[in-house]
Amino acid sequence: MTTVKPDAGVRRAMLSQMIFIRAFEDRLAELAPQKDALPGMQILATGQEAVAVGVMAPLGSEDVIITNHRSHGHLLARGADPETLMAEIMGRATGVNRGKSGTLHLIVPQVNALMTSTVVGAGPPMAVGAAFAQQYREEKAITVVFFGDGAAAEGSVHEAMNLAAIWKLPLLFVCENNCWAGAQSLAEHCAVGNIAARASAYGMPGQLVDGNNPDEVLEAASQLAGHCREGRGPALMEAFTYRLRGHGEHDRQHYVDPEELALWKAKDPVTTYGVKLTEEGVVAVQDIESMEREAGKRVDEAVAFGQSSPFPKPEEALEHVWVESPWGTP
Ligand SMILES: Cc1ncc(C[n+]2csc(CCOP(=O)(O)OP(=O)(O)O)c2C)c(N)n1
Ligand SMILES: [Mg+2]
Repeated sequence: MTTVKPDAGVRRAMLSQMIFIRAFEDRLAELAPQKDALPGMQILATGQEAVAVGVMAPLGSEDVIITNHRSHGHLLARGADPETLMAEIMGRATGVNRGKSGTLHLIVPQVNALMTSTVVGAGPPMAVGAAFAQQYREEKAITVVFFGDGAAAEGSVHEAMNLAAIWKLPLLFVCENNCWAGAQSLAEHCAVGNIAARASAYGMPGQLVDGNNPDEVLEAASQLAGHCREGRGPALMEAFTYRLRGHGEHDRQHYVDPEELALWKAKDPVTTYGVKLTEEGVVAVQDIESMEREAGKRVDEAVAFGQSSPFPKPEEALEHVWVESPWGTP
């Protein structure tokens, strides 16, 4: 694929976002084993930051995103407020969902992040609904749904792709192929290595990109999002990347070949993109250091905000969990 490089400002912004996402999740990794610091399972997207920033870059504020259990990077790249996001991950009442979702069901309406589904393969059918609404209302907006290589083997994902193609919905499917689904390797759960190739079975464009290269992700996302926005139907992007940590923070990756892990650590997208932009004269080493300092400061502020916030009161448990339908109760 020939890559037209985005301009320097966009590339600097992508690097800065990747550094921030990494710092945010590294802090979660530190907090996760500490008693009572974070409720629930922590699922991090360390190593997948380039997919998040590259896909979000060409989107407009009116576009909708639907993400999965590995959502923090997507939401931060989309512009979610780190303080209320961190507070939610900590289960606090000041959190973006008032402490009722925790890390696994985050919804950030301020940035049109409609849903985080932890049910593997459940995001794409919901995205069909969101994209149908956009088409029905004749909006120019599109929906982007993120799912994993494991989810790609779920029947619901195939049904969603089929329906989206039949109805020509403005829906961009983004499969983050991080080579693992829990403790199952790609070869164990996927009959064909190339998930993007399945797009032709639904008559939509499919593109495989290097998910560790934000420039390439951005270029493909912008082309495919353009296709969806022009009313030409859905598209599929497969971003090939790697999950650098365990499935969740409880998982010590005993099943991962250390050589494979080392190979991918050498391709760490945050480090390699920093080196690339330095070599190309887009940023100086000092710029990266200042991005890292700024990221650390913002993460400190987010953690302090979360830790100083109260937990929701038990008597509020049933508040804000139901919206009356405009069509009345059936
Ligand atoms: C329907 C369903 N089956 C199984 C699970 C348990 N589970 C949670 S994440 C996961 C692996 C998903 O792998 P993938 O789609 O590749 O996403 P990744 O975790 O690699 O980001 C599994 C099996 C679940 N949450 N939902
Ligand atoms: Mg996976």
